[in-house]
Amino acid sequence: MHLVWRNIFSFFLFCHICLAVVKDNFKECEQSSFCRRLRNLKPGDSKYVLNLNNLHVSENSVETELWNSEENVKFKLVLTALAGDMFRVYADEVSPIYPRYRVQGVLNGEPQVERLDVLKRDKDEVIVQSGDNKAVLKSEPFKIEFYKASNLVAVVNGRGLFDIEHLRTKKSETEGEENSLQKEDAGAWEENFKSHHDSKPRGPEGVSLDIHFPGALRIYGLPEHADKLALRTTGLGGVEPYRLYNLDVFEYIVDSTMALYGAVPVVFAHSTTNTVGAFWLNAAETWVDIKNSKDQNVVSSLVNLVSGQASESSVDAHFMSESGVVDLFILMGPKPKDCAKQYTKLTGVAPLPQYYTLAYHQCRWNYITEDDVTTVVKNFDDYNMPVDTMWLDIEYTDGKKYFTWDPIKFAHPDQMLKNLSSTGRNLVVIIDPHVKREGGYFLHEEALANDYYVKTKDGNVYEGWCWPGSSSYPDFFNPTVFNYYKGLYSKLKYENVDSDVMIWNDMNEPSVFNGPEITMPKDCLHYGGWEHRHLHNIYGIVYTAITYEGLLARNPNKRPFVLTRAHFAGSQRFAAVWTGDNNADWKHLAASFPMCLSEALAGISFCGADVGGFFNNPEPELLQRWYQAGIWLPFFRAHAHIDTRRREPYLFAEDIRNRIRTSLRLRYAHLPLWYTVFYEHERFGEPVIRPLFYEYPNDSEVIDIDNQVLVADSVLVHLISEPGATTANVYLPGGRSTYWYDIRDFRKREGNGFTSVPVNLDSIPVFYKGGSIISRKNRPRRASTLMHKDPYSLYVALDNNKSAKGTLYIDDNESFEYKKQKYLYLQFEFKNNELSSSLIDNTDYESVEWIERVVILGAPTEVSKAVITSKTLGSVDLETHYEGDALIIRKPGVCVREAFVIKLV
Ligand code: NBV
Repeated sequence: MHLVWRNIFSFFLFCHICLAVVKDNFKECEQSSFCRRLRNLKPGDSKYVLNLNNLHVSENSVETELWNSEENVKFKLVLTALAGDMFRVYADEVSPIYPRYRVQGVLNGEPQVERLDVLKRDKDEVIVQSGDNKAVLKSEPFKIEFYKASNLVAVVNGRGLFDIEHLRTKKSETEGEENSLQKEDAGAWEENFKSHHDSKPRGPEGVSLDIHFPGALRIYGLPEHADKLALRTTGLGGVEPYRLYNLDVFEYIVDSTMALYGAVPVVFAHSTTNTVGAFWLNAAETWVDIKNSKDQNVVSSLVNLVSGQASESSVDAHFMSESGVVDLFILMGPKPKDCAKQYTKLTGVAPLPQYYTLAYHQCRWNYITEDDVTTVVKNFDDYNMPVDTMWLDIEYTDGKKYFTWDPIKFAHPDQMLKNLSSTGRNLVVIIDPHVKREGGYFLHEEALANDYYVKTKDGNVYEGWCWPGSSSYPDFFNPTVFNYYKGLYSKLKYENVDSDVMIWNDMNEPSVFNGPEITMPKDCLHYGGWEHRHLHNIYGIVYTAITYEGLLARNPNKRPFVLTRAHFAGSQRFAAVWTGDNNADWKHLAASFPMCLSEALAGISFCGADVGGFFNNPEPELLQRWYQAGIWLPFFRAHAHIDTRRREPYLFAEDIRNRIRTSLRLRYAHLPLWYTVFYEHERFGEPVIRPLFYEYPNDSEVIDIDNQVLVADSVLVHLISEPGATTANVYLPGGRSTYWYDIRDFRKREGNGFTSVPVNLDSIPVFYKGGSIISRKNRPRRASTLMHKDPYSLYVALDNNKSAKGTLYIDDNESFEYKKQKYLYLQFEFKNNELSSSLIDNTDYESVEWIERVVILGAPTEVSKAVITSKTLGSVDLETHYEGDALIIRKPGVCVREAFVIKLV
C-alpha cells in the first residue's frame, strides 16, 4: 500500500516539476454522473406542480406543497421575505428516506425576516408583496416570478429545469449509469461514488434549479475561477459549466471554468437599469451553466431583425448540485450596491484588519533559517524598501508537523519574533489541516486517542497522502475537535513579544495527493454521519473559522489575521484569500484583477494574487508590472515556489529596484485610504475594490471591463498586462462632467470613455476621481507600524463644481477598542473655496497625527494664500504655491483630531 502511495506522491511532485495543469485529473461535467443527469434535463414545462390550495401563510412567509407529478413525490416549498429586500426560497422532501444536508455556519446568523402580504390567492397563482418587491408563485407549470416594483427581474424555474432527485425512485436507473460510465471512464471519483452506493443506498439526490433574468446584459460572480469577470455562455464551443468544488489544482490555466480552491455560489445579473442577485446555499459539488442571450443563436437574432422585433437581452443560470436541499436567496437589488449590501447582510463582512496586514508581505517557499529571515529584513532596510511581514512556509516545521518548529533551522522562534518586532515587523506561519501520522507527534496521538479524525466509509480512520507523507484529517465538523484544534493556537504564543504570530491556512480544500481529484473521497464520513460529498465545499471555511477563533482566544485584544486558500460564501468573516498557485506569466497577472474583483463582489474583498507569480521565474518587466498592479489589490504579498530563483526586490538592478521601491512606497502612502475603505466595508458592507459597472451601472460600455479596478469609488487603476506597453487604453467613466486626475502629474482628464494614455516602465495609469479627498501618509518608512504618528497629506481632487468630499478613519490600528467608540471617523469637504473637517460619529481617539500638506487638484487659479481656523490654532495664514495644476498648501499643522476650516484667498 505504502509503495502505491509513494508512487502517487512522486507523480504529484513530478507534476509540479512539469508545471502544467493536469487537466485530466479533474472531472468534466460528463464524467460526473449527477452533472450529466441534471444537465440533460430538457427545458420545457416543469413536472413540478405547486398545490396552492394548500397554502400556509404567516407574517413573513408562505408555505405550500410542491409535487413531482411524474414520480408522485411531495416536497415542501417555503418562500420567506427577508429584511433588506430579499426573498428566500427553500424546498425539501416531505418524507425523505434520509434527511438531506442543510448547510451550517455559513450565514452570518439567521437572516432577519420581513413582513409579507398576500395580494392574491387562488389555485393557479399566489401573489405576495414585501416592500416594493413582489413574488408570484405559479402552480402549473411551477414557477416563481420576482418583480421589483412592476419590473420582472428574475424567474425561478423559468426554463423548467427545477429538480430534486428523489432518493429511492431512481436508484436502479442511476446504478446503470454509473456502471456504464465506469466502462467509459474508470476515474477514481466514480469508484468512490459506487462504493458510496454499496455502503449506503441513498440513491441519486441531486438538486437543480434555473433562474431566468429578463433584461440582464451580463452576469457576474461564482468565484473562484481564473476567468473573465463577466461569466460567459457555457456549452457554446464546448465550454464546461462553471464548476464549484474546492480543489488543489496545480498550475491552473487561465480563461477556464475549471474548479479552483474556492467556491462561492452567488451570481449578480446586471443591466443598465437593474441588478439582481441569487445566492445558492449548497456545500456539495456544484456546476453552473450560464446562457447569455447575446451569444444565443444568430438565427433568432436574424429572425428578429427581419420581423423588426427587438429581442430583449437576458441571462439564464442553471445551478446543479450533487446533494442537499434547495436554499436560494434572491437579492432584489435594484443596483449593484444594493445587491452587494444584501449579500453581505446574509454572509457577513470582513472584520477590520490590523493596519499592518494591509502593508507589504514578503513570502517565499521557504525562508530556510532564522538567519535567512533576519537577513532578508536587513536587506529591505539597507535598500530602503518597506516591508511589514515575513512569512514562513511548510519547511519551518519539524518534518511538516504543524504547531512544531524545526529544531535546528528554527530553534528560537521567540527570539526570531522579538527580532522582527524590534523593527516593527510581524510574522505569519503556515498551518495546514493534514496531520502527519507519526508516533510521538502529539497532535496525531491525541487525535487518534480521542477519535478526532475523518473516517472512511467503513468507519476506519481515513489516511491520505500529503506533504508529511501518510496523513489523517481532523473532522473539524465535530464540535469537540473544533474546540480542541482552536486551543492549539495558544502553542504559538510567545510571552514578552510584542507581535503575535499570525496564520496562513493552506491545502484546506482539503488537498489529498492520492485522493480522487486530489481531495478527500466523497464517501468519507464526518460528524453526524454525513458523507464528505455533502459538505466538501465548507471544509475549508470551517477550518478558517477555527483559526480565527483560536487566534482571538489566544489574544482577545488583537485582531486576528488569517489567510486561506480554500473558501466559501462567508469566508470573509474569518480570513483573507489569495488566488493560489499562479504562474509567472502575463496571463496570470491579467487574471489577478478579474479574480479578485469577482471575489470582492462575492463578499470576499481581502484578496490578492502572489506578486511575481508562484511558479517559474518572472522576467524583470513582468515582476515590475506585477508590483505596480499588486499594490492596488487589497492583499499585497509576494510569494514564490521553492524551485524558483530568489526574487526579493532588492536583488535586482538599480532601475528595477527603484521602480519597485516606488510601487511599495505608493502602497504605503495610500494605507490610510485602504484602512478607511476596510472600515467602511465592515460598517456598510460594500466591496473594498469594485469593477467599473458597480459604480457606473448605467453605462453599458463598462460591463465587460475587468482590467481596471476602483478602490472604493475614488481611485481608478488600469492594469498593464503585456510586455513593452507604450500606451494604455484606459476607460474613464462618468461622462464629460466627471474628472479624473492622473496621480503621476495631476493632469486632469474627463470621463469620456476609452482614452489613450501614454505609459512607460515607471508606472501604470492610476487616477483620482474628481470629487474625492484622499488621505495619504507620504513619509517613507521601513514598516507601516512605524508610520502611526506620521502626518497626513490630503489630496483634494475637485469635481466640475469645484467641490470634493472624503472620509478618513483612524484608530489604534490593532485592537478591538474601536468597538468601544475609540476611533475617529472624519469627513473632509471642500466647497466654496473652503476645506473643512468634521466628525461623522460622536467618538474619540487620541490621535496625535497632524496635517502637513493639502494638495488641491483642479484648483482655482490665482490663489495667493490660505487661512486656517481651528480652536487651538485660531486663525493662521498658510503658504501656498502651484506645482503644475495642483495647488499646494504647506503645513496646515492642525491635529487631525481637531475640526478646522482652510479658506483659499
Ligand atoms: O506550502 C507550499 C505551497 C505554498 O507555497 C503555496 O502558496 C500553496 O498554494 N503549497 C501550496 C503546497 C504545494 C504547492 C505546489
